[in-house]
Amino acid sequence: MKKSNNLSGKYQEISSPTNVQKVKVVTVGDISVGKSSLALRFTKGYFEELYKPTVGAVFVFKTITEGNRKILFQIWDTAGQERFKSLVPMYLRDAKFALLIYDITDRKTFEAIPTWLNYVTRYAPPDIQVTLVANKIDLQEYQTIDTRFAKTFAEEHNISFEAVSAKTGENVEKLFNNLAKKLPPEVIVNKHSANHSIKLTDEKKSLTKCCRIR
Ligand SMILES: Nc1nc2c(ncn2[C@@H]2O[C@H](COP(=O)(O)OP(=O)(O)O)[C@@H](O)[C@H]2O)c(=O)[nH]1
Ligand SMILES: [Mg+2]
Repeated sequence: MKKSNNLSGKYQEISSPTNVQKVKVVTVGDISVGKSSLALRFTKGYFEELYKPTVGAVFVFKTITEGNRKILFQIWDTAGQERFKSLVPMYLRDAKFALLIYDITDRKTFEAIPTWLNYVTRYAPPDIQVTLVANKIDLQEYQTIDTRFAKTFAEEHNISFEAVSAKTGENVEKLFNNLAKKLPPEVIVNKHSANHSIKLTDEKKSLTKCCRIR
């Protein structure tokens, strides 16, 4: 919140009302599908060609505005390597959204999607919202998975579908805006409502989790 020298803290809070909802998004998928690149593109707005495998998991934040509310996406970027798969269940706990990512130029990353979906179904909260994400659409000419096929898979499993490019940024904002639209309004925490103390408790809880993990 913007600080001002001559206003009391209470007044400042009232003068800049804001609804902020913090939601956890977990990216899963095989190594090299672009999980880190997508998180980087969305939160920082750029792309790095340099390949740097993620170790374990890290999280990054970005707040977006959707209608009259603000949504803080906390994106957990997990490593896709087999040896780190055992960590994924821990990250899926408390997640609101799971992004199941595959690389449109690499068939085996799509073939791994059912396994990742099983992980999510098994370990995430029952109300998790899952989106199948086809990444690297800038490499359309090397596409090995037909988009219609992927869409059908998503429909059959009752999950959403988005085709994006972390490299060009195409559809990346759209992907997260669509997640925001799926958030039910009743779970929005209003800083100025009588639930103020509940919000602080929730934040404290998340912080404890964050710091214990790190
Ligand atoms: N052409 C293209 N390359 C991408 C895209 N997203 C990621 N990459 C590249 O794919 C490789 C793996 O990306 P990374 O984000 O590290 O994948 P992760 O292992 O799933 O986190 C890197 O060389 C990226 O530069 C994309 O949308 N288009
Ligand atoms: Mg990575």
